[in-house]
Amino acid sequence: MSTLLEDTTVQSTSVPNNLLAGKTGIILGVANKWSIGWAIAQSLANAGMRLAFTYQGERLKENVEKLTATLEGDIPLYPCDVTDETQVDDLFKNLAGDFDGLDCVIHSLAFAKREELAGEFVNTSKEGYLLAQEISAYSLTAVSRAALPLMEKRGGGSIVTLTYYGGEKVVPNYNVMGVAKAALEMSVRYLAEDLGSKNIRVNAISAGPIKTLAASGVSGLSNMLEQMKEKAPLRRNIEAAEVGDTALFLASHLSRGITGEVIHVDAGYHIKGF
Ligand code: NAD
Ligand code: 0WE
Repeated sequence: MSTLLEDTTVQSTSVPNNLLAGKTGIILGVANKWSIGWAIAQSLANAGMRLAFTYQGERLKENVEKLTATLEGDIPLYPCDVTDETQVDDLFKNLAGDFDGLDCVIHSLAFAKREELAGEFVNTSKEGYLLAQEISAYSLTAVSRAALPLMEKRGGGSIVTLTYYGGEKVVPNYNVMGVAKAALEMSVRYLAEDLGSKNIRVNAISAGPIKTLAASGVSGLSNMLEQMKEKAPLRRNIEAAEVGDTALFLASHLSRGITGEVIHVDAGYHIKGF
């Protein structure tokens, strides 16, 4: 017996499904077609979710417009730089005019100054430390709080953020971002406890390294991708679509018993002690 799906190591769900039919979601953190947020968008849209997007600034607006034009239906776009809390609050006020409630929030953004992602962590500046925390960790709490009224309207929902192994173990050069991811992962747990009684689940996906804008120019990324291939139990790198499909699971009824969790989509890399 042979099928079209045989003898491929990686199968991504491009087969349309209805796991998210009737649900609404918003995705923060799409910059271009390589963005993990965009791979998540495709998995969610493919499962029938009605989506809205934010863009960080006017510079990225056109990118996001062009990408979302390839999806079906009318897709609202809003500006949102998370360093401006009025933009975060306005986002959900505006969304309330377009969507009758919200089932899902995808938080797929992070930032640290480039100079903090090289050299020794001991040299991290106070300003660089606080900026990484503000954008990469605190924003999840601000966004979750602002999204609450719309999610309560639906009797619950699912919030998903993106993290990385460098938040649990020391990874060369990840530095201040590792500390921010540790704070982000702990925020997931505290938020899960607070919002659980409202039937809102909060989880993180810890993705293996993927070549995206945020990963480009990271010195040693190619080496890390090679190391993954040798060391990870699956002996390969991961694709953004695999992260997208895990986000689909976390957004769906299938994961209804899971909250406060960090799911590793890393070909098993994090289990290795050698
Ligand atoms: P990306 O550059 O495509 O996405 C990062 C996004 O963050 C961009 O859309 C950018 O506009 C947004 N952003 C930065 N500062 C912002 C601000 N002040 N306000 C609003 N948005 C802001 O890169 P990516 O790799 O898709 O990153 C998405 C998430 O995945 C990040 O949290 C990243 O840490 C995480 N992650 C990435 C990898 C990887 O190897 N690429 C691995 C694990 C986790
Ligand atoms: O979370 C990330 C990316 C985070 C990131 C990357 C940049 C580069 C450009 C945040 N801010 C910036 N700011 C910039 O100016 N990843 C998990 C990808 C990544 O980044 C690394 C990695 C990996 C993997 C940085 C150092 C070492 C490994």
